[in-house]
Amino acid sequence: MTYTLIGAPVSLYTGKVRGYLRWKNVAFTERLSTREVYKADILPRVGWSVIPVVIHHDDSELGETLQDTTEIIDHVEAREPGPSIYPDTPRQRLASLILELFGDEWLVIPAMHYRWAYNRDFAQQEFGASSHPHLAPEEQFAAAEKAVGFFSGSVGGLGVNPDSVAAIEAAYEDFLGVFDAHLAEQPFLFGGRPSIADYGLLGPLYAHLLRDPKSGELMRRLAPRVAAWAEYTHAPQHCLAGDFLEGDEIPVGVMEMLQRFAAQQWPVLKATSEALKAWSSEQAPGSEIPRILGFHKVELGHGGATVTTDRAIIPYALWMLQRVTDYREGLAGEARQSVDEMLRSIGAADLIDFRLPVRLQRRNFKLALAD
Ligand SMILES: N[C@@H](CCC(=O)N[C@@H](CS)C(=O)NCC(=O)O)C(=O)O
Repeated sequence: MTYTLIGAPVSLYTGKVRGYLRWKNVAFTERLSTREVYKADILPRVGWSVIPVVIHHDDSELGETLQDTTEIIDHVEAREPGPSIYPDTPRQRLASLILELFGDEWLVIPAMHYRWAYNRDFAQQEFGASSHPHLAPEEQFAAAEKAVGFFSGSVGGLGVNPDSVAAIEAAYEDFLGVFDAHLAEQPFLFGGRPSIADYGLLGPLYAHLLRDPKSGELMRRLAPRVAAWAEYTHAPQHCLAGDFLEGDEIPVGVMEMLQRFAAQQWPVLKATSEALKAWSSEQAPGSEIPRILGFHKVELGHGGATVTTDRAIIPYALWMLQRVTDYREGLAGEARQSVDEMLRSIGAADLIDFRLPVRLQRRNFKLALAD
């Protein structure tokens, strides 16, 4: 086997990579992220506790360690044959990078909220079964107490609190409606082939919002096509099959999702960028960036159902935004005009000339200022 995927069924970001590796038809085995695996493999290789981790068994003794789903996917894309999940036409490509960011870093809000508000006991049992597979079920449940405390305690940092829950649920239901209508026309976001954006959305929509029982009931009721999409994107029947829509077409449903990005996530990214600017002005090049840069007030929700609330300032999302702005800056002529037109029509005209205050890099599996 060329790759080992270390992760767990209950994990949001593991599902993103698992669905991708299956569609890409690469040889991989999956290892459960038990407590022992965290100690013996994840911590020594990565330096902190996180999944998924992929080991590429190349010619080196230990193999190459990959963490962060985006880096894992890009590594595999660069080395494995077969069709790419990156569209190569400008609007589809830019839209797919934006929607990967929207899935990874924005839909994680409803994913965490619904899990810990409505599926807590199920998730705790699953956490215990992953970390301690050899214990009896009651012991597994008890052993997961600490991890559950950590993850359920992190929802506040995402902006989830009693005042914001209704707005978060309204925004999620609106998104489900948009995606469900789109899937009546197309199997994936950009036609017959899954894109990086499909996998970005798959993380929250599969492991949490479909697989957690109460959330799964809601998704099957409100958006049965989204539930079916999450099943077949996670477990594809036809690897490597399908094509993106011709003519760089962006379907109406994708435009509507991009509008949600522009209205909901984009203002928070801009505010995060301001906070990074203030923080980085006193830092040396190459400095590691803390995972949280304090708190700020943000608006969550959709349409009439919005609320202003406190949320942690999470700079990691800006690294994904940098991929978006880098791609746009690499375009010229008509290609650039066509993506700029798209950004204007989704309500993100100010993304056109947007620059992060500093360049970001990932180093030693952490976010850092560029050297
Ligand atoms: N951006 C990362 C996110 C990975 C992530 O948050 N994984 C979760 C499990 S699904 C985790 O292990 N979190 C530990 C932590 O955030 O401290 C990626 O794409 O790999």
